[in-house]
Amino acid sequence: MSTLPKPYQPLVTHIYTADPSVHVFEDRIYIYPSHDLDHDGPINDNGDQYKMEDYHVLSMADFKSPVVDHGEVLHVKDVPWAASQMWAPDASYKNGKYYLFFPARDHDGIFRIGVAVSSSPAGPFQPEEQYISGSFSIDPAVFADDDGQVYMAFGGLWGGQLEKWQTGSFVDEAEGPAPDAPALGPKIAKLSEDMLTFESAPREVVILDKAGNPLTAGDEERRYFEGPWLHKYNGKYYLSYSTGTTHKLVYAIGDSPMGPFTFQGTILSPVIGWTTHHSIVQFREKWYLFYHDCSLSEGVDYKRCVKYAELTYNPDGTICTIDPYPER
Ligand code: FUB
Repeated sequence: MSTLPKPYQPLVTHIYTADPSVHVFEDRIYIYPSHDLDHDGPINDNGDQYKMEDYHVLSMADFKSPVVDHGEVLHVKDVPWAASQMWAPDASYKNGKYYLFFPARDHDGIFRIGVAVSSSPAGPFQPEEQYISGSFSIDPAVFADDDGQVYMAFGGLWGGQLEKWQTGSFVDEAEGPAPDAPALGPKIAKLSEDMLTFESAPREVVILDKAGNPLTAGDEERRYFEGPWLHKYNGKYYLSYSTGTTHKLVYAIGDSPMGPFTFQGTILSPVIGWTTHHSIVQFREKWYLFYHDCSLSEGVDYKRCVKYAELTYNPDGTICTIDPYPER
């Protein structure tokens, strides 16, 4: 099954795809999305509707070549520690191997992050027996810095359970901070040389406003919700993420992948559907945003489709806001 990519259009239409993490491996574009399923189960703020149970890998030689679906590369039934809800994954490369990082609920219903390994960027991936020790919540985003150090940012509110880990342990009834208290940020940890464990304990990423104050939990236009992504442009680190309840993709800039970051503005205006999730990748001379919306299912929130658009920077390094529907 293959289709030609077009900006602002679904990348594939034969399956529902979401949460695209995109990397260039061996000069080819690889897309690691979630695989949304049709079902008639419950829909709620806990995210039960996002019922995914496997991953496909998509790839394309460039933006003029067909999108290839490499098929199922990992299924939840093959992951000993995981029970359900394989949400947004990411991938990375080190020392001749490819690593697929993915969140899922364990057999106690707690989200953890696992890793699976392959000799090919297109999989299939062989999962580790256990989740990454010390991992929790959702949306792993793996960033390899120029010095070879690899970092994982992760975390998501609500169904992603980030609020439940404020004490360092899982507290099922825990709620988020008060509206005027500092917002919860994503977590970040260094990955070990073998990519299978955390080298350092996850720590909170702080996102500041331009006056140097932490964004507050009530600042829903700007505070972190889920879906972190790290990239580097002109020597600066960019942390981008979804604002969840206000449905935007926004970004902040810092001098270290561990933060702190200073909030800058909006990358993508709200799309059709509740969730918004993305990645940013350079391919040859240009930069691209990959994201999803629910246009393929005419607005069914848990049946999403991956799209892309070119991303441009202003001379001062700020990102030009993208309208997801430029022909509207
Ligand atoms: O796809 C399931 C969840 O929805 C992801 O983990 C979140 O980022 C949101 O896109």
